[in-house]
Amino acid sequence: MPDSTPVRVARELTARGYNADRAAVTLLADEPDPDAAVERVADAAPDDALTLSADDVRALLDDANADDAPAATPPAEPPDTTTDGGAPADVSATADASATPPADPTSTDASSGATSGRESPTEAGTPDETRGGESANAGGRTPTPPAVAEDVTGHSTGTGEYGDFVTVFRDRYERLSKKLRGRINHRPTDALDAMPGGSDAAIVGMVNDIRSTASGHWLVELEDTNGTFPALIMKDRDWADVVDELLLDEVIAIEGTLADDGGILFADSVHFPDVPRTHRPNTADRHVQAALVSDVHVGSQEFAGERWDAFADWLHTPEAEAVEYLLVGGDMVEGVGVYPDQDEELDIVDVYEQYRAFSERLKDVPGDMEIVMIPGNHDAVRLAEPQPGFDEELREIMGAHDARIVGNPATVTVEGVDVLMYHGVSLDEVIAEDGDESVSYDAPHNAMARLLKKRHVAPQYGGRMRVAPEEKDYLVIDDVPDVFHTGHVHKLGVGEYRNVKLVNSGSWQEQTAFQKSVNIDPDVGTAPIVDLDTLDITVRKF
Ligand code: D5M
Ligand code: FE
Ligand code: ZN
Repeated sequence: MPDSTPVRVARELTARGYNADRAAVTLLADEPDPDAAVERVADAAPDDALTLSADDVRALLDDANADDAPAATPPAEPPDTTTDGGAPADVSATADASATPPADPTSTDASSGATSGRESPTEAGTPDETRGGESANAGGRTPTPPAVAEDVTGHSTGTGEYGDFVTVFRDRYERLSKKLRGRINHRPTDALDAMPGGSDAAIVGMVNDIRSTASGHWLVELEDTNGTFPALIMKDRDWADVVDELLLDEVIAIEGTLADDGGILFADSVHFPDVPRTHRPNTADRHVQAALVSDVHVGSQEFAGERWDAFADWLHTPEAEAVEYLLVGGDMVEGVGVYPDQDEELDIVDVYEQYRAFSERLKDVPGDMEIVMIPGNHDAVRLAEPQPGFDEELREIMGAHDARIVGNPATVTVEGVDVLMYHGVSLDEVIAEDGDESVSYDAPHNAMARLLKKRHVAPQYGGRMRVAPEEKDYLVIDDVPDVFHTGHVHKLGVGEYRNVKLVNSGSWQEQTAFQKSVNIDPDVGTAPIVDLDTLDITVRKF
């Protein structure tokens, strides 16, 4: 069989309706005949067991061995793992899990600003006192179900009426201007008209227009709830390049002096809602890690199945025992009809079949890990953002691992650490529009930093970005996250902005014909691993 043993064991067990934690899988993989051992354990396991621990496996193997005779009874009906009804078997067993050599993914230090985490070679050789021996808690992933906030799933009220657009933009303005009003003594646009020329003044507004004048200065028109007002940014100001990073519809403040005849504000400074410099991130109070991935694209001819196998395999090794969470940032499947001529590159043409195939891949992930998933632009939910989590039918198809399925964007709290998950379609827009060349596909974290500065995951409406009208603007970054996780551009990016860790997680799809035509060289098979207790990041490559 082409698969390596732990993955094969996990697959065989899930095919029979059982999840098993890492130590249990390791135990079975180490049996002289793993397939026969899986068979014996599956036959002997109680019907209502959902997750098998190492202790369960040991007991079941002992029973079966004592029994000696080959299993004469037909295999038990597998329990229904798609519902969360049954009580899972004990997963906190201690186990001897040190025997399987770890897979050998290379580990690269996180680039650009993020501190690098542990070194893989030393980890790989970690002696028995931390794991393996009977006293170590080797089988014991004990993730806590993550809490979710700022998720549109189940709360979508938009009817698509014009009024809904007015409401969503008003909400955006209210919430973002509040973040600026404390710092800036602003006036409503209609009050500026009545002020004498030469007065100091400030406006908080949404960027309505950006134009260059005949003499090369910049005219930026801001809009608030009372009207619009123009501000002039002189090209010779040493901060004038701030205009390069402005996007339409974002909320900013401009301070300056009113012209003698009023009517225009000569800008002295521009302010963004931004992240406070004093932001201190939360951390976990124990050593536990999360793997951040995205853009799996199952169903594409380019889906990197072997790399995914290697990743899943690694998750079953002792080296990955602290990895208790898997966050998936969208584009689970390739979808259908997403881009012109996409069907020519499909391996699986039916979208439901694609999700079934994805679900099979999820089953390779250790059963004792918590999984959180958001949709992306290739997934079978509405394209306009915020995207709600999947419908019941798709949830059921993907139900095997009991993954937490939430909307895009959403904030999930894992072990006290707030992770803002956003698929990342707006990154294309930011990279295209931002005049600073450090904001590029080769450094997607710099584009992410811009979004944090603007406190909005998709500031510019129109163009590539579709925004769904809702009562509330779910795309505003109200609370500062500790980790910001995106995907979409298929490039790895790790960085930091004002103490917020930035991770764009690469992809599991090899270069497509389109990407080749536009020279996108994707980072494939990358899994950034975040240490939740230190927020250090190590990138694993498979
Ligand atoms: O997006 C992967 C990346 O490639 C993202 O930066 C968009 C870009 N992309 C891929 N295909 C196309 C087409 N056909 N037109 C425009 N941009 C494209 P993903 O969401 O995975 O397709
Ligand atoms: Fe993608
Ligand atoms: Zn995408």
